Amino acid sequence: MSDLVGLVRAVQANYYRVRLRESINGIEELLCVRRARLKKMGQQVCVGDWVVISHADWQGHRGAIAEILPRRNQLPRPAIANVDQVLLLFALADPPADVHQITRFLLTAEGLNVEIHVVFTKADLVSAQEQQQWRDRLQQWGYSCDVICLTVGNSWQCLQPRLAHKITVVCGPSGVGKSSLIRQLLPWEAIRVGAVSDHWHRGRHTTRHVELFPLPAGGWIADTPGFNQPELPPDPLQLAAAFPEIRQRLSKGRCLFDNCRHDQEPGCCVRGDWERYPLYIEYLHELEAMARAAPSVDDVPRVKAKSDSQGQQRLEPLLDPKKYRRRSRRQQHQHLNPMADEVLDSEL
Ligand SMILES: Nc1nc2c(ncn2[C@@H]2O[C@H](COP(=O)(O)OP(=O)(O)OP(=O)(O)O)[C@@H](O)[C@H]2O)c(=O)[nH]1
Ligand SMILES: [Mg+2]
Ligand SMILES: [Zn+2]
Repeated sequence: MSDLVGLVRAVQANYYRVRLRESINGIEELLCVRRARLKKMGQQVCVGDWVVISHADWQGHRGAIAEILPRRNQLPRPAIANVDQVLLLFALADPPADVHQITRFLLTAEGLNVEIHVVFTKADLVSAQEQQQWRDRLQQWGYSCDVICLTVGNSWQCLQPRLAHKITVVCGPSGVGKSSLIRQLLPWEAIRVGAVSDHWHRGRHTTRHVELFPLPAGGWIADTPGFNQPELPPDPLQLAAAFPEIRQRLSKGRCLFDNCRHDQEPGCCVRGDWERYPLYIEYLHELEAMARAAPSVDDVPRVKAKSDSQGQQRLEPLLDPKKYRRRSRRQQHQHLNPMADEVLDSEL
């Protein structure tokens, strides 16, 4: 008998909503737990994972995830796997579009190595001239881009052909219209949309979970919670590769030094008068400073980079793990009952 395979649509607490690859007796979805064996191996199940299900209970529509099939890629925040393309949404106003913020989202999406498409929303709130300026700007950076309105008219329909037969994840800051777009595409799903009413025009983080929705023309789309300042890629060397402007310059020319950082080095073919170059340099210096402060083997106490509530990265000392670590409830429980996981596994 072939394995029962499905796609994880949503993760809620310790439960996983899994859509079966083929419906069985009219049943399309099972609510699953994760087998304790996976838990022991430290394998996290995330939205977008293809999984093998065991212990199906067809009456109760329940099952257990026994295996995670290999992932093609994984977006760390929000955690989602096997993505084909990222749709990055930004509002032209309320909240206003910001070059730093857009670039940070672009850098995160670049790390996935999948198609990226930028969508500016709330076209109704700015002039046609401003819309065109952003369009031109993104094109110069090397990205395809659409400008839409989600409250009046149907300009958003231009996105439909892009979405068919793909797993698309919609990312962007809070309040830009991610859920509004999904509500337009899938009016029969109960999608919550929030007002951008706080003092700072920042949105209210209405969406709390990542969820994949099936599209009528085939394919899936994921709504995600907005967050305002994604972190930079961890490695300074990855930074240059995440700027299409740099990739394009390196495809045509060559820097004098193979390990050129494209900063002050002589004979650099990347340094120049392009819009995001100062941003690249700022981020490069930031990452290099963080790498210098990062832990080395004989350099204890150590530091870690942490984002504060404004999304700014700052360095904090790491506590001595042995001295300060609290035992989790599971560890305390296991201490009393070392067979706890096996019991859980055999119960399934
Ligand atoms: N004027 C105007 N308002 C819009 C447009 N798109 C969305 N909105 C409004 O913007 C607000 C936020 O929309 P949401 O769809 O909840 O935004 P979101 O990106 O899902 O926000 P989070 O879930 O917090 O990440 C709602 O009041 C929408 O009605 C648009 O094109 N024009
Ligand atoms: Mg939302
Ligand atoms: Zn260079």
